[in-house]
Amino acid sequence: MLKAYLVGGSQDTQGRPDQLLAKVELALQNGITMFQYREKGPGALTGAARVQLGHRLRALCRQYDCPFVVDDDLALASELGADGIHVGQRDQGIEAVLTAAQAAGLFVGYSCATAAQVARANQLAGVAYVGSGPVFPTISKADADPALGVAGLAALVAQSRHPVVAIGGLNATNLATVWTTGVAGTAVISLVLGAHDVAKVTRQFANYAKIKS
Ligand code: TZP
Ligand code: MG
Repeated sequence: MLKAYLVGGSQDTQGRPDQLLAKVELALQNGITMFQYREKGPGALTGAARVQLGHRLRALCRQYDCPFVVDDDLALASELGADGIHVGQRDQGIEAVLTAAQAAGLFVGYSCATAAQVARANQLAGVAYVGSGPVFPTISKADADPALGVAGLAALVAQSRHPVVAIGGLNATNLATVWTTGVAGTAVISLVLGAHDVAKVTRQFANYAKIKS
């Protein structure tokens, strides 16, 4: 389920929830293996609108039998009946999240961008996967850390006892190289949500995962 992981929110489709829903449905029809609802950053919805869009995305993922993950919000993940939650280093403390997520039956993804962070994650049995990036510079996250590069990613993969998902600046040109690092999966926002032909680009994205893994 980590192989072709789509992340996104309405801020990634010009603030248009209907466009997000349409693109996510095309992506679901063309091979994504997991979706994360990440309504965050400039232009993101808040309050009831954020919850309502989450319900619609959740229903869509259920329709296509695709695991549904919520970024950084345990209450929202529970309300939407998510399968998993993804947390970063600046979000709620990981121990508290692991405990609460276990009680709620959610798997946990954890962002790690340094050797120290991976070493910490290695001590945590309940982590389902580690998200590492940005691998390359990204346009989709204003507060992103410096890019790891392919060698930096490979070092984290070698160190991690959890499966690693690469994120950040992945595109049709660099996906082949990313798959040489031993990652368990690849995650994108703009490659798919910024595509003119979402179906075609998603098929390419998902095909890399099939060929290279
Ligand atoms: N975390 C690290 S980079 C990133 C996130 C959420 C953004 C990835 O977006 P894109 O458009 O695939 O570079
Ligand atoms: Mg986060």
